Amino acid sequence: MIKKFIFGKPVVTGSIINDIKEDNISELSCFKYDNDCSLLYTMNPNDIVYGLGQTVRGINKRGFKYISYNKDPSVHTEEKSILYSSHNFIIIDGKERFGIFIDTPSKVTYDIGYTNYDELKISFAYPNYNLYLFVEDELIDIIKDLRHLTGKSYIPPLWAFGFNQSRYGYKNKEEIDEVIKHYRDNDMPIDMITLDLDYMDNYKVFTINKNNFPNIKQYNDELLKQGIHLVPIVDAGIKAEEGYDIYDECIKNGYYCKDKNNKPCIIGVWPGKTIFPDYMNEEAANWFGSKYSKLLDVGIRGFWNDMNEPSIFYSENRLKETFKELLTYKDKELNRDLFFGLLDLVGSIDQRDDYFEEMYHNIDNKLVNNNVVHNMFGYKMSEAASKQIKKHINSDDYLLFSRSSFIGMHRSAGIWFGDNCSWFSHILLNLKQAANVNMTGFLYSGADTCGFRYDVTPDLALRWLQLSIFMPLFRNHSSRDTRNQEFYRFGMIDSFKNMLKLRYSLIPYIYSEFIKASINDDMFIKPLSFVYKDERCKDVEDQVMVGESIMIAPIYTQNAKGRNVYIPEDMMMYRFKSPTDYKTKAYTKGDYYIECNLDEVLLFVRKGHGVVLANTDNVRCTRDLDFKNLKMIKYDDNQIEYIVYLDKEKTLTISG
Ligand code: MIG
Repeated sequence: MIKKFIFGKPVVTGSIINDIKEDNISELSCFKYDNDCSLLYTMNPNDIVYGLGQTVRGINKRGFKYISYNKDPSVHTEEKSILYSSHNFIIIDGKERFGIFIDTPSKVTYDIGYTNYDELKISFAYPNYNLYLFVEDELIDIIKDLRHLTGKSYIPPLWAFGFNQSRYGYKNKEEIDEVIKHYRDNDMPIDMITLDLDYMDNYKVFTINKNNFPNIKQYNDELLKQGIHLVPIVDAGIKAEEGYDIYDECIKNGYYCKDKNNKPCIIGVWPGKTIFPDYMNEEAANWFGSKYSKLLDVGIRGFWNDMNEPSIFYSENRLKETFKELLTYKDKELNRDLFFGLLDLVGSIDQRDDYFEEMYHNIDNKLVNNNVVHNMFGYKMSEAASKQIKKHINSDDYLLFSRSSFIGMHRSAGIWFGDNCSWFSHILLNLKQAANVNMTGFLYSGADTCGFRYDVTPDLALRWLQLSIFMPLFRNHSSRDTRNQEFYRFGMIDSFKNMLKLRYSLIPYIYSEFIKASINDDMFIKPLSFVYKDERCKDVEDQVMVGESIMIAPIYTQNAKGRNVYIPEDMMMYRFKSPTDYKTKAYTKGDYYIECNLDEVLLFVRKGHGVVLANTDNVRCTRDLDFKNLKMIKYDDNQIEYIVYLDKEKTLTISG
């Protein structure tokens, strides 16, 4: 059952594509209202709160404060209330079971037992929103309700399920060729290479640095022949430089975000002085989206949209102020307060909330402050991009993933989880975020494998890889000042190779389950509690279901030789060293300590379900996979019928 309640005058976000009739607010009996327009709910001791998509901490969100206000936070530590995206969806599961989707693009705060342990308080910067209430017996039906309103999840092309090697720092064709050569020489399959900032001329979007890539079209053709796709970054901002065609056009058409005087709002990002296209304005967003044609025309079909929270280093005003204030420290004796004041003054220039106050959008010919619509920025950028890409290539075979997102964007793009760290704890965070964003429809998602910041270690790289082989978006990405982390860097070549091969072996299963999840408004990665009723599963936050047949239990502790695993029903454990080298053991429901060496991954197959595996002997990329000759692994000898998707429509039933 779905109900809709309207508070104030909500902004139209476009999240909902199948709207329903409004209900009377008096029927929204689960919440009380505070004087300040917040919603209050008294949680029972055993209530679980799910949702909020890509946030830090647990699958159960109780015990912390989360804020929907898209930002670019530097390190994803536990005290962060905000990351890049706003997914205003929660489920309360306990004495009562219901979900809500709050459709508003301005700031929303979820105090989930942070101030008062039993109290859930949802407060609004602007109390104008549509609230959708979902009441169902099954958790998964609440997910389906949300998807019913907000539409089907985006399905990328098959090659996007291959492996993507990336690094902020790959400078030119020669460096990339070298990386590809190592993967090839080591028989490690690969489908994509990401291009980060350095492929551009001076950080200018939709330009190519001619020194580093003299003939991008020829290079792209060459790579495509080998089955490799280039995936360039697209930043949200445009360098403010006269004579740069994209800037000139943006200015001429008035397509920029404005300051309060209707002038271009100049802020500082990568290229220095920058303007943002006004993605909240459909015409402007479509104009920017049409520029992807510059890259599409050289044959590129994959993109990642970055910095679209938007991420702002400084504003002109703040910079001026800072220099002025800096001078007041000159010649003073820096005692404690002054010294820390000085550090703060400079250190707090980056990513300030007040920059958004300086920014305005043209919505229906009215100047609207960014804070009113803030959380839609990346969503509208990516939505328009996808629309224009589809139009230009006359097909929906494109790859697009974005850093910032909002419910609704799941129809046109995937997301990656941004700048994580090379920490074991971030393997676990990766797992939880995957389950959380699947609830809001972001099926094509994943984290930077091996971690973006800081130096990875060989064992961390291998353990992380053993999780990422199950993630639809599977990308190894790192920052430029870190240790190189391509999978051939750490010795143990066979172990890394075997895991990559295992991923490719699993692609027919992953791809098929992904498409089924999209078609059925289901999740691809699920917490155990979304499948099993037993109480014990509610506490399990370090194992997830992958598609209909598999449970995984990754290792996320350094030097661990195994881990505790909760088995929720009869399952066959497959201990894989490679797609062909594995041992099995049957388990019944219960708690077990299960060993797992550094070169092994554990996969648990549910009774009555099958998993298909492809042969990977001569597989260098997804194109080489034979989806028609698959082997099936399962719990017992009972015959299983498994439906494989050969493409987005064509299927094949495999019996085994
Ligand atoms: O300020 O393009 O999350 O993946 O490598 C950092 C450089 C800007 C942030 C992205 C990261 C990317 C980096 N970008």
